[in-house]
Amino acid sequence: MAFTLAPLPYAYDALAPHMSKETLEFHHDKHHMTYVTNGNNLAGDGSKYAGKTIEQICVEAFGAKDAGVINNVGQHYNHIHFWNWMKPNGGGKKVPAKLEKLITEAGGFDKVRNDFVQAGVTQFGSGWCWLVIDKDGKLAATKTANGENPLMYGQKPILGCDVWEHSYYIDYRNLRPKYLETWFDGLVNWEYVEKMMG
Ligand code: MN3
Repeated sequence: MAFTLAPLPYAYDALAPHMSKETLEFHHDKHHMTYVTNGNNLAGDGSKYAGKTIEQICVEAFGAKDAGVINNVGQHYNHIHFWNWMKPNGGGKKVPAKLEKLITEAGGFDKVRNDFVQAGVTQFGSGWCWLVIDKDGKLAATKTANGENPLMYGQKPILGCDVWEHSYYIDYRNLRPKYLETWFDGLVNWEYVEKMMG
């Protein structure tokens, strides 16, 4: 099997009240599992993608306009990191030094937070908002639709938030802005963001 579903890096109730046990059970066990199953069917052993890294598959599928692989393997990649971009008692303005430098160059913490939240609020329909290191080496806030991710656009994703309704509807109903603000302020694992900078 090319793709497997790893357990969450914390207990299902560890992110409450910001993200409930019920949300994580559905989101991880059902939604992410579906992407893994579909990914194995579309891009697993015996396919032209066999033996490639998940990052390579994201880029190649996007180049080939292979929508099923873009969305399912893209979503697998996105969710692997999404679970790790959160931790209990996360968030806060205290970020690792290497990241702080990029944030300062991009206009400061409050601007970067606002740009990220606005990217998520304005993503029409399902998708993700991101902080990426762009091709010019600078930090930028972006958004992508459905299962796409910044790798497909030649950018390095260092933080991403799922704005599909399955990520917030149980806990926030239709209040996507409230979900994004709470997520950024209370859940982000800045150490993992630093790790993604490489
Ligand atoms: Mn999701």
